[in-house]
Amino acid sequence: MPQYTYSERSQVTNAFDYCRMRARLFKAYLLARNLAVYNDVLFLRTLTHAPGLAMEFIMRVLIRYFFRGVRLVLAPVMLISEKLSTPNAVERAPADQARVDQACQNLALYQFRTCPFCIKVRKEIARLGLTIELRDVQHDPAHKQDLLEGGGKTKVPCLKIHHEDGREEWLYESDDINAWLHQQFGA
Ligand SMILES: N[C@@H](CCC(=O)N[C@@H](CS)C(=O)NCC(=O)O)C(=O)O
Repeated sequence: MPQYTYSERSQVTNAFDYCRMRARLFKAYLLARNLAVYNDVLFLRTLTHAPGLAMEFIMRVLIRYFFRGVRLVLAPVMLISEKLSTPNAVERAPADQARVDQACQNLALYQFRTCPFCIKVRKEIARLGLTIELRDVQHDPAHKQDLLEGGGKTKVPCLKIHHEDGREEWLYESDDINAWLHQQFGA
């Protein structure tokens, strides 16, 4: 091992520190360069995705307003056609009608105003001369919650039947509801 004087040794140490400092600076430089490249990539990605995102947003708004418009036009047409095509109620002796009215107090129909399946059930209710409470699930959140909790889903129409033994039944499917009503109150 060569023998160095004190001054030579301190020069070597200084040179070593100098190299270490250069290495650190170089590392910092690399880190900064990588960050810059990453930022550039992010920026480019935003630029290339922007037209797609804007298009998607515009399509969403257009579709939403298109269906809203269709609903606005269709709703009155459906309601007028329901009014025009609702059959006359069957006639019953007053005592029979009173018995039917009493039984109907245990029923409630969860429904939408413009749902075609609900319209089908409402027409059958009218034909059978029944007074059943209609609960609008679309515009009344409390009814929607009741339906979800009681029946398990927010599908309409659903007939809630309060049986005499205290049991509650939630009957879905327009055909099944009409068949049940017909069986109970049909002539
Ligand atoms: N097969 C059913 C169809 C009922 C149906 O599709 N109802 C729609 C409204 S027109 C509905 O409740 N959609 C909401 C849902 O399914 O959660 C019936 O005849 O009652």
